[in-house]
Order: sequence, then C-alpha cells, then structure tokens
Amino acid sequence: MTDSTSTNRRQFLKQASLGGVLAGAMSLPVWASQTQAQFPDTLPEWMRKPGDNFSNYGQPSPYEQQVIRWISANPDAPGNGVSWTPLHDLQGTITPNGLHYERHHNGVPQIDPAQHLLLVDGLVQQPLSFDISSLLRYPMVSRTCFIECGGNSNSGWKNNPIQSKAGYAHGLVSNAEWTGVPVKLLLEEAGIKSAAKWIIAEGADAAALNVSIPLEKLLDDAILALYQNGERLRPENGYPLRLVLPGWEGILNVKWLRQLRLVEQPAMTRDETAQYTELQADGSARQFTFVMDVKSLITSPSLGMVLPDNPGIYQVSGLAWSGRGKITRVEISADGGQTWLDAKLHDPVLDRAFTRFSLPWHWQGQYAILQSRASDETGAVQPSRSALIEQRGHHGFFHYNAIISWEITESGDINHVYAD
Ligand SMILES: Nc1nc2c(c(=O)[nH]1)N[C@H]1C(S)=C(S)[C@@H](COP(=O)(O)O)O[C@H]1N2
Ligand SMILES: [Mo]
Repeated sequence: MTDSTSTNRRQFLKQASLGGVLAGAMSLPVWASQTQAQFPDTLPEWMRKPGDNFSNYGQPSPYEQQVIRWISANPDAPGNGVSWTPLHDLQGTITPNGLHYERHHNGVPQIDPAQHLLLVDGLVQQPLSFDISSLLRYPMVSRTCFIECGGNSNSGWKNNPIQSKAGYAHGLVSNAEWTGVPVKLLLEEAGIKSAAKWIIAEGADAAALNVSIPLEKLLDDAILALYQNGERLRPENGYPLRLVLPGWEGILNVKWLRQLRLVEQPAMTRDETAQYTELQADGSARQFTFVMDVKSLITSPSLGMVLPDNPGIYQVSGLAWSGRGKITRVEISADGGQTWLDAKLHDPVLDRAFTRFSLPWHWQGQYAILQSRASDETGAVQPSRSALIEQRGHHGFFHYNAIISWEITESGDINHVYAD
C-alpha cells in the first residue's frame, strides 16, 4: 500500500465514523480493494481455448444458479400459490422476466394467442371484441412500475419475526417496463355509457379470476400490457395480455385478461370479499384497498449474508416504492431507529416504481440494527411496526408496509428482528 493510499484510508475511516456509524459524503474512499495487484502465473482455462457456441435464447451464468424464485404452493392445490423474487440477489431496479414474482390462483394457462379474445361489453354503446393481432396494431405506451401482491410481507403480522431472506419474505413485488395499449383507448372505442362506474375484469385461467375496478382508474393510467421488459409477456405473468394498474394492489392486475365488463356496482366477487379484505382492530373489515402504501427494504446487507470484514465498509442498499407517487426520501438507521441519515436515491426516480437507494456504512464490529424508512411525494412516511399494528390491529393479513429491521451481531451474522 502506498503512503497516499493509507492516508486516504485513514482519512476516510475518520469521516465515515462521523455522526454515529453511517458514512456521509466522502472523498476518495477505499472500499474493498486488494493491494496485491498481480495476475496468477498461468492464464485462466477459458482464455486458453475458444469459447462456447452462441445460443438462441440466453440463460444466466451457471455460477448464478442459486438466484431463483422461491416457490411456496399449497400441496393440496398446487396451482394455488406464490413464488418470491430474490430481491436480495438483485441490483438496480428492473426485475428480470424469469424472476418476476408469481401469484396464481389456479395454475398458469398455456394460451394460444391465435385463439384468445378480449371482450369489452356491459354498459357500452357497442360491445367489441379484440384479438391479439389487432391489439398489436394499436398505439402503445411503455411504463416502468412495480406490481405488489396485497399479501406481500404478511409474515410481519406474526408475533415472531420470520427468518427468511429479504426477497423470500418481501419479494411478492417486482418492477418491470410494461408496454401495451392504454385501456382508455379501447373503452372509448366501445363508447362508455354514463351509468358505468365500475369494470369487472376477468382472466382466462382455470380460476376465471375476476375483480371489480373503478372505471376512473382504467381511464386514468391502466395499460393492457402485451410486453414485459421489451419481450412478450411470460406465460406466468399473463401471456398474451394482462392489466397493469400502476401502484394498485396485485390482484387487480388481472392476467390472461379476457373480459372487461362495464357495470354500475362492484360485483362483490370472492377475491374482493372473502379474500383481499383486511380485518381491523375493531372487527370490521377494510374492502377495496386499492393503493399500495409507501415501503422500503434493505436488500444488502440482509439476512443470509455475513459481513466478512470487521471493521469494514459496506454499501447499505435497497429498494423503496409507493403506489401513491415518487419516492422523495429514504432514511437509514444503524441503531434501531434512534438516529437516521438520508440515503442517496439513485436515478431514475420514477412514479410508482422501484427506487434504488444506498448509503456507505462503516461497521466497527458493534451490534447494530439496520432499518430503512421511505417517504413519498404525498408526504406519506413508512410506519414503524408498532405504529402499524396500533393503527390496524393484530389480525391483518394484507398491506403490511412497516419498517423492516436487520440485526447485525458482533460476529457479522444477520437476523430479522422486530425493533420498534
Ligand atoms: N387471471 C388471474 N389474474 C391474476 C391472478 C390470478 O391468479 N389469475 N393473481 C393476481 C394476484 S393476487 C397477483 S398478486 C398478481 C400477480 O402477478 P404476477 O404473477 O405477474 O406477479 O396477479 C393477479 N392477477
Ligand atoms: Mo396478490
């Protein structure tokens, strides 16, 4: 190590430990480099022979085989279940299509697009049907947004903190660029009758899942998505077309969409009465809780990882999102919420989409509790767990958005704890 490097390192460590344990702005930091700048004597094996053949459709490196969705399905009804996005293994904000979370009520239909029809009917001047090839000729828009299941993070309602990796407890949320036809275009083409206030959307899966959606939302920013991150939708995510309702609960983003029926009143279907409603502290239930509230999650360091250097410098990094608008602030605490520092928000900060945040942290080997707290442009702030439970009671199942706490032990292990 040269003299100047060691001086920089000393200066940096001094700065980094200011204001408690989190590092703010700094100059010329030394992160985790090694000082032996030399290759081994022999060339690696892959430089001594020609490489592999090309492929028609790419796959991740075999060294990344552990980066997978984690499936939890009901053994008695295997088509009913979820698979979780491994948020703890990903960076940036876009969820690769093969890792988008899944929630199926009755399996994944293999739909032949040539035989699929979308009907727009009910309170319209002229009922219409659309096949996929005609939909592909409509003007399209692209929008990057998250979709989150209302049941994401629901283990948070339990009395003991679940010891699952970040994505396997909070990864029923993913973020993609969706491209398709504004729903408004098709509704206007059919002609909306003035009595129409709601739309019943139905999917072409064996569940024939259906939900009621306020007409207003469909006229505002809803997309009939045909493409997901540039390629046609994956079967799991609704091929050949699905509804995307930016910021609204997952269940409303009906996959394999086959019908939009305009009506006066919500239909009170199973998935908006028996399910996807929330029991409150006073025994009443909330219904039609469409918007997903502001939330954040530290993806690294997080449970299942170990901090190898003690002391050491680590990038605290994670995701924040809100169904009400843009993320405006993410604060980080390393002492269980006593002191907070602002994390850096990475560009682009988009409306109702994942926002990546980070903050360097100089860990000095002490017991620590890492937390992130997000705010959005409506002024909503992510609540502590005790505040959420005080407001909503203990019998919740959906819409859990409290602050998530990772405990760092003195040996660098990480556990999930309830800290507030
Ligand atoms: N037709 C149909 N649409 C559906 C579902 C379903 O089972 N069938 N699941 C819903 C639920 S509960 C969620 S959270 C999202 C999940 O979308 P994804 O599997 O693409 O992540 O789709 C919604 N749309
Ligand atoms: Mo869901």
